[in-house]
Amino acid sequence: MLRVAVISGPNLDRLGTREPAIYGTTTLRDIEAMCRAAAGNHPIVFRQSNAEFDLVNWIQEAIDEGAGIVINPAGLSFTSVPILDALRMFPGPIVELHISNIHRRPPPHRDSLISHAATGVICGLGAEGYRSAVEAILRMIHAKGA
Ligand code: DHK
Repeated sequence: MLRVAVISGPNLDRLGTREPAIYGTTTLRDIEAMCRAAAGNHPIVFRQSNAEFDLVNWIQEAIDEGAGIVINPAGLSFTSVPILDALRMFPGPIVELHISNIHRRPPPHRDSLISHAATGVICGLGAEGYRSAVEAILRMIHAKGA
């Protein structure tokens, strides 16, 4: 079975203490446990980096051996053409995820470039959005028979 890649970008390693009024108090470790539980028997790889370089490489890895991608590019959502270009090469479903509702936020935290490559976008559901994103990606993968 091909893996689902759950990829998180800069500063999400600080979830739990980072601006809790916006991002809540759930830690990335809690989110990983939530994603693994949502995935059940389906293999997932759960990763976070503060470096754009890593995100591009992990997307390329998924192009070679991944069934679906859940990605919260965080601040790179609004700037990263390299991440957009890498995602455009991915043939499977992509769910873009934001903890906050970026559409209600002032610039620069809105108008994601990444949405141009996403199959679907989830935002504003808090950390629970990760669970919804994993469930959605698995439904899409299974619908494709992957
Ligand atoms: C996370 C970030 O780090 C911000 O830069 C984005 C996103 C929003 C989130 O809501 O998960 O603007």
